[in-house]
Amino acid sequence: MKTVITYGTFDLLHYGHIEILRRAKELSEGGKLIVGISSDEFNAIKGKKSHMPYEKRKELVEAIRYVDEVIPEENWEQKRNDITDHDVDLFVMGNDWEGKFDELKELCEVVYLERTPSISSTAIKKIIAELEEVEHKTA
Ligand code: C2G
Repeated sequence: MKTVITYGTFDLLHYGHIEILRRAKELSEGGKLIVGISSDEFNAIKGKKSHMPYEKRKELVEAIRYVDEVIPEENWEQKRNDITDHDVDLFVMGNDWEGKFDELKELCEVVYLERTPSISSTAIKKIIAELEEVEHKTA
């Protein structure tokens, strides 16, 4: 049994997000999955504008059966404290972050999982914009 942690914005929740949460939970071997969700303020620091506010993104991620606990992610530095405070055994991220968090290997196992291809919040935003344009034209 392991305690696993992962972090993200999880905007416009989609199956790519669900897939990494499913696999992260699987790696807990019957343990616990904690998800750090980027606050709106931290998203600004990440240079990411999310379509949905933190509270909504938190509500949706909490509804996922693989997720046991959600905490706010407010800065880059908190991961070390989160790992010690929550007694984390394994840190998981998608491999678009490959190598970026290797310094956490001093504290716990670090695993980067394959991203799910061809889906992203950015792609969904584009589809929404195109639909809005069609609606606008046919209105
Ligand atoms: N992801 C994935 N497949 C996709 C899209 C996302 O596996 N098609 C994974 C990402 O690799 C990440 C998680 O889902 O591990 C959340 O993705 P984002 O919400 O885009 O998170 P990000 O902006 O990368 O924030 O401190 C870490 C950051 O908060 C990560």
